[in-house]
Amino acid sequence: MSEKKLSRRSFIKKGTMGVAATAIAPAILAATPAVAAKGKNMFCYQCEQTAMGKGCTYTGVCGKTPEVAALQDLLIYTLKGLSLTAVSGKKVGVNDKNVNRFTCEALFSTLTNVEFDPNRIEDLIHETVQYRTAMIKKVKAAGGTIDMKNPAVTFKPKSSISGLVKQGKKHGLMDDASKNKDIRSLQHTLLFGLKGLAAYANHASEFGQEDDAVYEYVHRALASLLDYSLGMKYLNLVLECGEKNLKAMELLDAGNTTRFGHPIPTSVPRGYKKGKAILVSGHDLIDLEAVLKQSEGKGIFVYTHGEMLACHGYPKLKKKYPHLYGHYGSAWQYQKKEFAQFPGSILMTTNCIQKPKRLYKKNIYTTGTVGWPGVKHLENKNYKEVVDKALDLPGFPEDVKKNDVMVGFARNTVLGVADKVIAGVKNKDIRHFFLIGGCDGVKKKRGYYLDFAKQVPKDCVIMTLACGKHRLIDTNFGDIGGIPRLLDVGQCNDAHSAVQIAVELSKAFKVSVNELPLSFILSWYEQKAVAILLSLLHLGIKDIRLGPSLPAFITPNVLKVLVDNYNIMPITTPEKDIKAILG
Ligand code: FSO
Ligand code: SF4
Repeated sequence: MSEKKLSRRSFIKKGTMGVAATAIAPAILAATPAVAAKGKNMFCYQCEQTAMGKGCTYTGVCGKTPEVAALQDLLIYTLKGLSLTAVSGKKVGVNDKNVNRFTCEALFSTLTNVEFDPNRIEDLIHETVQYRTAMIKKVKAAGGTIDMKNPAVTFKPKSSISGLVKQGKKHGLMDDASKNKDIRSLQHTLLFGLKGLAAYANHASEFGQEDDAVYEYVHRALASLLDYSLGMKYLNLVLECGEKNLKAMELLDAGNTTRFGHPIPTSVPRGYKKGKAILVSGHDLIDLEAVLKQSEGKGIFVYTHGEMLACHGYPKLKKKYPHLYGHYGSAWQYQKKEFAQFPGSILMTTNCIQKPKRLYKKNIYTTGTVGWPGVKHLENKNYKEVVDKALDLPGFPEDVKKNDVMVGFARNTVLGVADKVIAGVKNKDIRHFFLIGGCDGVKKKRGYYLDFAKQVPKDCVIMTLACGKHRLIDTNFGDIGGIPRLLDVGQCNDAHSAVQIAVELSKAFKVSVNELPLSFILSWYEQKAVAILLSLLHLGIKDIRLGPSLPAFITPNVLKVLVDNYNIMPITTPEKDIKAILG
């Protein structure tokens, strides 16, 4: 890799722990060591749709091939080596912003449904080693010492993909972890939480919103995964992940709101306008802005898909660009059907991408960390090809009207009417708030969340967050004295906004968040959700209901710790859960 490529990427203490690791240690250390289960072709259990609820071993349910799985495992291994040099650098004042940013970008690429292109992961592995070599030189020049006996620091990647795959097979999740299944569970919770944190930090850095404390943590935590002797100390690092993730989400919130204004209640059309069309999916607001700028005045209407729905609430996107028309389709898992019917070009800015069908493979583009082999990847926010392709394609032949959906109830809007909300609670017009937040997915059991929302009594308010909202937005929940009963806070990326609403309401009521008439009903899918869950635990939030199934990487002993300290519980049935919450 050239120096030019290195510079092209130019652009993370200990926190308060909700629970003392020492109080938790005995339950885990009593665990019986277990032999790591090895997969046939690969092993991955980082997301909720993992095969049989245990692990993808033949090929990924998400479409990840054994080849890509091995390359991603090797990338994680090389990143650990890079982070070890960054930890050594910190002791002698060496802090490389490019290394910090690159580490988060590379970690983000290993999230579920992000990077599927072996060639791009190959580049990332070699790039990691280039950064590592440069860091070793810098740290030594500054008088620092690096543990050159650690194989992750001296690891030499093969020059071919097949060679890298062979190397990657030696660094699978179960190979590079403790043989004690509970310590391993903590290691993997840490790794997956780190991936989510890195995604948020990567988004935030695009706005120039960064914090060295977050980067310092990422390196310290990644490097720690090379040292299995840490044992129970991983628990502190897991809980710290929640703290640092909260900071990363705060930075992202600042980036989004500073650049695009605070979201305001906005009615979003779900129909179409006659004319050429571009569809933008994923989570990246800066990419959407670039598409809007580059398609202005060309007779093209721009539509959002999936998690991009929340973008309509931002004044400097919706109001500034009238050709940002409406929202097309639903959550990520329906993209194959929805994209195949879209008569324009499609840009995928982040997760969740699925294997594109031949019907639309020539019309879809990727950017940023997301990639699929054979799909054109666009760099430097240059979306001319997306615009040109939209102009080539037929577009919508006529206007079609469908129901609108309301978005834009983020912290500024909700806290702007806090007096009304507080009065509503005090005079018992509002009995309870339910945050039905998290991801959507294919499992039938996810029907729980709509059933739950429909059974919530009419004197309760529902807040939504992330792509799970798509199950709820077709239902009219009405209002309570002018306050809509369904308030969408935004993307999963906006979880900080929901936390702020809860924290400010707790201050107004002079009670703790746990004493508020507020319950968290969460659905998880991938690793950003893991990071958000750790943030909620860091805040000491209890009684969270989690579904549709519990993470495969959480052992019964680790789960017991979560239950004993946070009373986290699996979802049961809407009837039982609502009764347990409201009495
Ligand atoms: Fe959904 Fe996908 Fe936003 Fe996730 S689109 S599942 S937690 O990547 O990021 O909510
Ligand atoms: Fe399986 Fe999820 Fe891993 Fe994909 S990301 S291979 S579906 S566990």
